[in-house]
Amino acid sequence: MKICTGIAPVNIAVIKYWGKKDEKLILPMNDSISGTLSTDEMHAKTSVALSPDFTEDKLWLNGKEVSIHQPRVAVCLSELRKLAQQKKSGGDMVHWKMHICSENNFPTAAGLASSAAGYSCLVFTIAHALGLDSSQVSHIARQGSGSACRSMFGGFVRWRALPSELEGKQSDGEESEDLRRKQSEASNAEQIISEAYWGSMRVIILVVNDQAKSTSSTDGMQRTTLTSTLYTHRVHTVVPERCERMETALNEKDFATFAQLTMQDSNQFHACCLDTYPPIVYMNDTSHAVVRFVHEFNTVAGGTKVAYTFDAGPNACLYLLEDSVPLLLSTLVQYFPASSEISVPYVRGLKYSTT
Ligand code: 2P0
Repeated sequence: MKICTGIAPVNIAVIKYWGKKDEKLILPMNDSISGTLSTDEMHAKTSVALSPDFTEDKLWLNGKEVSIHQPRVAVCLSELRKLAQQKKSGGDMVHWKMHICSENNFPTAAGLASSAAGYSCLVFTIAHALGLDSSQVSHIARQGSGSACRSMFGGFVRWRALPSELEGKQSDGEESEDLRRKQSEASNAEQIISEAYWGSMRVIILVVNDQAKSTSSTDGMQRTTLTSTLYTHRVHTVVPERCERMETALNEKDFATFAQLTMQDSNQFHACCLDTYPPIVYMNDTSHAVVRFVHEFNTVAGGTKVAYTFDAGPNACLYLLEDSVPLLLSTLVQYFPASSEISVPYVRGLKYSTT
């Protein structure tokens, strides 16, 4: 028997992924960029046992056995086994069944990137167990949950959409299968800024509500791509240019530009959700109070010191530099005292690093 345990962090996007070109392969409509949090903070933990004596694959999530036949789990397992066979890695273990236990140390499905950490951890751990290079399997994590491919690396990570030369009509037969394999391998994540390069970057997460969200990201993004006209403008005109400006801001450690782009991208993502029909509302009154708070804080501070960003839920992620943390936290507890909407301003990810 072989047993492997892995830990994978969450990532918080500064240029958001929302919408797919291909639902099955999970090919995104646009590039996205995120920061990966430290594994000391919010993370998923997965243990995999492989044995020639097991008669079937099995999966436990947060202590409860769930079906291993969910399509996204099944595709990750079969792709990893296929790759191990191609690379002649893992020996007989590619034919052994596995028992997988996975858990998150933070609320699941509350818009806190739980599926990103979960699938990246699953793929990372099984890849290690089968002797594969985990830096080469982000395209497999992507097929579990799109944003999971970004949690395979530390620092700031860019997930690239399919290059236009690989876009093509699907037909039947071997040629089509070859094209789909090439398409799948081409949309992967890469680290663009190492965790050490901008070592003073910090992330604070304010948990406004840790209940599971009412509209899943998968359903929400399908509805947005079908109904929002603002979204078409976002994908084709805004995001390509914004990703380039974001990479430049990160390379130049230009916090003010980084922060402005981050806030504008969060705002536009939520505007697209509102432009969806019927609309999707992830932010609540407290989220909007955090937005007002950050803009006022930046005005009083005389420059852009803090950026907010919201994913598919009401919880706020704040990006800021280390020297702004004390003032931000002391001001925050005055704005949101213990008895108010954010009962405890949770400080979760004060630094980020690789797994
Ligand atoms: C992101 N989100 O870039 C964006 C911002 C939510 C808002 O990636 O359908 O859970 O599994 O590919 O990865 C959430 O999407 O969706 C997400 P699927 P996923 O972080």
